[in-house]
Amino acid sequence: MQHPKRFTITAALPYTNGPVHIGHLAGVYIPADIYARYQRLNEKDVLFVCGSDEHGVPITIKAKKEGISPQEVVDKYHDLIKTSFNKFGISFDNYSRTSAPIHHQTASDFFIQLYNNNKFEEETTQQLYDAEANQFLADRFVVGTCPKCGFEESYGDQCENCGTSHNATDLINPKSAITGNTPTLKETKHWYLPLNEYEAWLKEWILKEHKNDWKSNVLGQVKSWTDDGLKPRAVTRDLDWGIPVPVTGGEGKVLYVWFDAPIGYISSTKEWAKNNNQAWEPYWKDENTKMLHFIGKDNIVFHCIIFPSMLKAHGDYILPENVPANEFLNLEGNKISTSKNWAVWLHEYLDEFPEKQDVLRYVLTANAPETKDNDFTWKDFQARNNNELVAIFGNFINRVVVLTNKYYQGIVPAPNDFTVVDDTTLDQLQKYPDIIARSIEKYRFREALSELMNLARLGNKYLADEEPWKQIKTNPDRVQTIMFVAIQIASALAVLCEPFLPFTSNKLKSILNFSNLTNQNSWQSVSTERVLIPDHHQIGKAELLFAKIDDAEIQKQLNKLEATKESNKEFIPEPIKDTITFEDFTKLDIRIGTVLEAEKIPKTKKLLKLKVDVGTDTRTIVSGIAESFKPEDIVGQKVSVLVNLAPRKLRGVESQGMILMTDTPDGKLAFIEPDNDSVSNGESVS
Ligand code: B3M
Ligand code: ZN
Repeated sequence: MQHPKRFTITAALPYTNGPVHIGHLAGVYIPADIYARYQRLNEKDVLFVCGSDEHGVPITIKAKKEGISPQEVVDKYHDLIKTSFNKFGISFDNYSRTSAPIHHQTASDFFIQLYNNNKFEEETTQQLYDAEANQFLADRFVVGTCPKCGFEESYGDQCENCGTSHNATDLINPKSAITGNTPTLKETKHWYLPLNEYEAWLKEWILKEHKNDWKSNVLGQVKSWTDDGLKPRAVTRDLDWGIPVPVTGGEGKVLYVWFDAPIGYISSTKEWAKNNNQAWEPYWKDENTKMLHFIGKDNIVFHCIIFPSMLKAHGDYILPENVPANEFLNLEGNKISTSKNWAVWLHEYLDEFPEKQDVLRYVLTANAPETKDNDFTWKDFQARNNNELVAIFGNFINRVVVLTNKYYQGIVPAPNDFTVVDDTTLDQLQKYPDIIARSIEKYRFREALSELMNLARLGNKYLADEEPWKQIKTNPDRVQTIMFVAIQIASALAVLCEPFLPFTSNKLKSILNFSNLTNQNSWQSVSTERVLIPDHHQIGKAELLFAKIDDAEIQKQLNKLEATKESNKEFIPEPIKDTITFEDFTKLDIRIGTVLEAEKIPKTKKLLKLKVDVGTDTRTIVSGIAESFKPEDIVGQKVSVLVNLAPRKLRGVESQGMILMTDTPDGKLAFIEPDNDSVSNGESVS
């Protein structure tokens, strides 16, 4: 297929059990978005679909943990995730969800078609069962040692360490993730997709036909699975959250989440078609459509082995043209982890760096984990913003716009004779659409972005060499030509940066007044038209495209991560102090008291002055707890007080005793209080 007109672009459906983070963006959604935007600029018919993956065990586990229903979990995160993507300019044509009726229908129909055509094997086998939880243990409900790599925390369906996908009964030493119990075996019936029957075909199709155009990480994984030999895989589960198995005997069972989720791409397409009065079939059934699945490396087996086998078994659908999977992004040297809160969450970034979506898009593309795992660091984020976006791209645009306004009131000057330098610069400029396109079409987005920056560098070099600011007095005719050429470069940047930096592209187009141009500049026009912005066109005033990010902002982010690290640290208790006698102990007089008044001691960070009723009397105590409590919140608080400590003066206030406190994992303090409110003030603690 040489020049397809139509593209179906899918991005992995995120599990709706938590917000999305920079790893998601870098691995899947930014590359998919760059590709989709680029093909649209090429006037291709592009459908870019995604949606929330709302079934599966991770969601049930999250619901159990939070004491809410799975539906409540997915409702909460679906909105959050959808909004984050939207704010980052991920240009989905449709963002659906797998709990939508249209998806349930589509997935059920798909299952029935395979069932009716005898594509499944129906088998009753012994499966792992947790009698205490009254629950079969599939997928993430069971943890054990991976039979392939020995990783001790592999899930029932997939090992996150080596990526292997297996059956839960393959795990060594399985343990229930619900109760920790060793599971027993119980008989149950399921439907299996005999992947072994597709093995030869998969090998031929992927490892032979696509050996030159699929990424080597993808080919490598496919080869390793097919070398091991594919086995039938159950596509149903004994769970209550999911799409009910739509055939007799399937009562109380649901479809395996990895059976229904990829069908979500089809239902999202159908939903789009319905809402836009279009036909969905061409995007899934026309041989001239190029279908691409953008995913992370942990999803390769599902998109290269299982889903294609499902599509093949169904018979009506086209197969993906490519599955450009990325590796993982780490954060400051450690694996991103939702459970450990080791992540940069997109909704938090948007709060803390409003209007800086393109900065993150830029950094995550420049450092994308395309061929190996990569590391995101805040220092690199700052450096790329300050030294690349501000100093190269922003600086060039700013000079062009400022000088055009200064010399010509913003009216593009008519050029005079072109010198050799002008001509070569314009020649070079016209090559960029193809140079960048070649990299994008090979899914090398880092390379593509660095070529875009080379175009900005070309502009900077041109201005630095031609020095219009030096010639404006002596040679104004020459400066007209220089500025004319520079404006063409700025205009090319506005067009070509769109897939990568859509917000910047819009802003720049509005500064350059693109809407008043008669020729609508497209990707192709940058290589075919020598003049993108004609003379006499009025441009707008200068506005900064990018602003410097200072050390304090970066330090704030690093501190936040440091605090996360602290709170994740395993608590190691202090060694026990030297033995004391019982008499020593009885010397301590500790009583229960109640805080009656509390106020901050001026010019101190930590000290509160408290009035405490200790039963025998009410006394003043100075306590270093102001960083953990507000004075107004602790009036009425029951406390333990060492009442016979020698009084001492703190900041001019005499403290008559000491409140006993302990530390919490997040670095705050907590009171030691009786767990029964009726304990009277003055009761001894012994
Ligand atoms: N929800 C896995 C994930 O978030 C999964 C992708 C489904 S794509 C059909 O890693
Ligand atoms: Zn493994």
